[in-house]
Amino acid sequence: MTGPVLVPILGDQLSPDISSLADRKPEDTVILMMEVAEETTYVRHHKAKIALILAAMRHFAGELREAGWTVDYIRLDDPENTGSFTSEVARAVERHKARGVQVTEPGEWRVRQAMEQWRSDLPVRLRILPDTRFVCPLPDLYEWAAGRKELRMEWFYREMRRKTGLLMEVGEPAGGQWNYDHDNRKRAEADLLRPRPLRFVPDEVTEEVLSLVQARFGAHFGALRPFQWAVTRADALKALDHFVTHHLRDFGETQDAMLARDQTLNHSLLSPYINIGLLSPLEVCERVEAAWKAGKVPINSAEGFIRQIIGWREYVRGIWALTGPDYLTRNALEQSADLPAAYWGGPTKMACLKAAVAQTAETAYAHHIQRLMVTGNFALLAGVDPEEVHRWYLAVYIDAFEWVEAPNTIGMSQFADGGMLGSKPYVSSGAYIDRMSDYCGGCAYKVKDKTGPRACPFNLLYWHFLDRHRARFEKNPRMAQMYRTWDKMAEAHRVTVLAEGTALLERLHRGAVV
Ligand code: FAD
Ligand code: DLZ
Ligand code: SF4
Repeated sequence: MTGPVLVPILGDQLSPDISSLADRKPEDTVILMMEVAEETTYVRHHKAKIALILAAMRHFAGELREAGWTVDYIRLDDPENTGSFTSEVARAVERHKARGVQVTEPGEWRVRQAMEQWRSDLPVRLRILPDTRFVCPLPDLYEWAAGRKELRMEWFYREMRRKTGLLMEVGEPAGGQWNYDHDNRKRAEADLLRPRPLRFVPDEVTEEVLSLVQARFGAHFGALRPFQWAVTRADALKALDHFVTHHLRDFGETQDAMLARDQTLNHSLLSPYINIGLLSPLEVCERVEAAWKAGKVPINSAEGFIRQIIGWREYVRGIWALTGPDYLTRNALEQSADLPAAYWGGPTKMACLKAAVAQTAETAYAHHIQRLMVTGNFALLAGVDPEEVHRWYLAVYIDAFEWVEAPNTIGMSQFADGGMLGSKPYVSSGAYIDRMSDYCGGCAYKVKDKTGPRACPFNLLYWHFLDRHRARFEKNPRMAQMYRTWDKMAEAHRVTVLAEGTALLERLHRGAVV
């Protein structure tokens, strides 16, 4: 065949320097972008997430055309749209008489498996190229992981600091320490003067998408309006600038805090933009490093932020790539309960859970500690099937793509990988939430009550969890102290905690309001 090469660009690959375009010339290439039903519904995504992706795709297609590329753009409401990447790519190969297909690898196993099938199903040659937007190429990651008994993030992160040179001074970590977390993790106070994240007004293109999403996905979880996310690189750069100028200085100190009336504190809200390709992870880190070098932000904030990106973000991507599709169904703790209806907005008396879910419905966003220590912590304590938990996170968050969501949920949050990602489960009693938030003051439960009708469910279920998983965890050196504390409690108290914990779980799992 003598036709052009077809380059499908997926909804989270919206970077002009994506690897599938690197060796292409506009005169010999047709870019294919597809809004397809399968992607919008394989989980019931939050309406705002669908809107972000479709609006960003439409804007990106416009920018590619302005740069001289030919873009074949299939809209969701196109009557000929067959609804899946596979059938749309086949149709486009035929339509353009393409001589080959070239694509950047996807971030979901489901899509990767479909793509592998294209090799035999398409009548032309297929090239699947590595996704070079990550800072750590996968071969380097595999080399780092080979032969290690434990794949701990901190060691990976130090390698990444050395490789990128970020916050390094003559081969040593800036300021003499790799990690400044001991200066972070403080409580936050409500502050009316704290700057707000930058928000954007939808233009005509985005408005059209919002109407489409409302009409087709109106029954999906979450609010669509006000829709205030950036959908272009230019606006995402403004959001980066705003974060560095107004929030980065205090990012470290308030990183783990939660406030009922300040949902974002000093978090960046940049994850959706980095994940769909509007910003590159390295440029974001370089901006943060430059602010530190200019003396505008302290080292604990700059280091804490850069660690999230070249440390955690790259590391979880590595875990995802190392483990493969079976990771998604791991269930090391053999938990099998259904996700409580409260996660989909059903009633709950727990102020912290209610706030985290309400905010998620309203904005498709919650920060890390809300995801880990409220919704994640409670699902784990309540014995929920980790695959259900995974599908919830994948659906409800604006930044959720399998490569990053699954290791965070299945590994870090639910310990369903048996400790590959974390050395101990992230579980806590109500005391942690009380220390880090202002939720407990407005709760129907009492965080100080360990038993009784108003005992905080986290207090009962924390010990219930440790007790029911004793065989697995009591030898874990990081948990031994907790078992000693439990064992020292009066026998009668322990019996009451377990009986009340069991009764609470029974009520929860038969759908009673907890
Ligand atoms: P900030 O607090 O401003 O952090 C800066 C950046 O660091 C983020 O934008 C993100 O790119 C990166 N980052 C921080 N923590 C992590 C992490 N643990 N893993 C990967 N990157 C990180 N993040 C996603 O991007 N997509 C997800 O689907 C996702 N699912 C999660 C599910 C669970 C159960 C948990 C506990 C965490 C999850 N995270 C996910 C990680 C983290 O919660 C989000 O990256 C963060 O809340 C995004 O908000 P932000 O941009 O304001 O982050
Ligand atoms: C998440 C998503 C949604 C909702 N819709 C589309 C779409 O219509 N077209 C598209 O190309 N991508 C979409 N995406 C993102 C894809 O699901 C994502 O690119 C794959 O899961 C691979 O990571
Ligand atoms: Fe959450 Fe317990 Fe505090 Fe209520 S008392 S807000 S359930 S931690």
